[in-house]
Amino acid sequence: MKRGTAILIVVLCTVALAARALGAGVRPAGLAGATAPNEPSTSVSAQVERAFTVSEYQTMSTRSLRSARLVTPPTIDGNLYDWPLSEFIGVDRNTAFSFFGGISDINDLSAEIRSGWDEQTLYFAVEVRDDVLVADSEDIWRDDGVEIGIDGLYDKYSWGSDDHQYTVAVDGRTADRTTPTTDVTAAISVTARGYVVEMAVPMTKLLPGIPISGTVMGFTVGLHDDDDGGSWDAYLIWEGTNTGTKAELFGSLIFTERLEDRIASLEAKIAQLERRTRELLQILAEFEQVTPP
Ligand SMILES: [Ca+2]
Ligand SMILES: [Ca+2]
Ligand SMILES: [Ca+2]
Ligand SMILES: [Ca+2]
Repeated sequence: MKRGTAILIVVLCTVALAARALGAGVRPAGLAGATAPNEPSTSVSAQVERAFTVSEYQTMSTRSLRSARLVTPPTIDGNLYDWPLSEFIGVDRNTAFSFFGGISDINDLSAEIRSGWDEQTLYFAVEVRDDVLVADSEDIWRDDGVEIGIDGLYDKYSWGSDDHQYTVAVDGRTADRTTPTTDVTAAISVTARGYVVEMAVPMTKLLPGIPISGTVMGFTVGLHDDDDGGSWDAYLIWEGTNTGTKAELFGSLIFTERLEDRIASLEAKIAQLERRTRELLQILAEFEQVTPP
């Protein structure tokens, strides 16, 4: 028994030392040269200003939004004070791939969208500009609202269990492919310029496992505008022609993580492993005292 205990201790100590070595190695080498993806990108500003023509649609590749790893989960209350300053995309009549109906200017209908993630949840923060807020129809797509199209596996196939078209209407209703759902958590706040949608999607609806930095999902955003009741007046789609089908035309969502957050996460895991190792050694020592030699 004593020999077995000694072997166990050696194995545990080796694991702890290897983990420590891994943590030390990540700092200079593992992510060397990586940029800080949470910083605003100048290319995004340029993208917001750009207007696309039909001929450009046919040759351009689809766009991406970088989702920022969140160290602290945001409170889903419609207030974005607890979000980091991360990359955003601007959707308006000049930047949307698809544009239906009439939009007078960015105050009539436009939005800025950010995304964040942790191992359990995918988050979206959408700041919508809309001059008149309307929710008067039974069908959720006939009112002011935001649609998020997600192809979780990024297989460009729209009909798997990883595929969703989540809608959040300005009155707080939530739907998946127009059917009411409680799978997502969403909150709305009305602002001077329009409204804010903050939403959380469980990662279990999108992936079979846990996401990591570098995970890519198919992704697009749709905006409906109703200013006079009845059905919608305008509809924008950031990438693609439909937010529930045609995932092959979606843009992408790229999961990123800042270097300092990655290091902090690894150090927390190592500290946890060390605590468990000490607990195990203590249990083994107690076991040895009650076991006959
Ligand atoms: Ca409007
Ligand atoms: Ca309506
Ligand atoms: Ca899919
Ligand atoms: Ca409206």
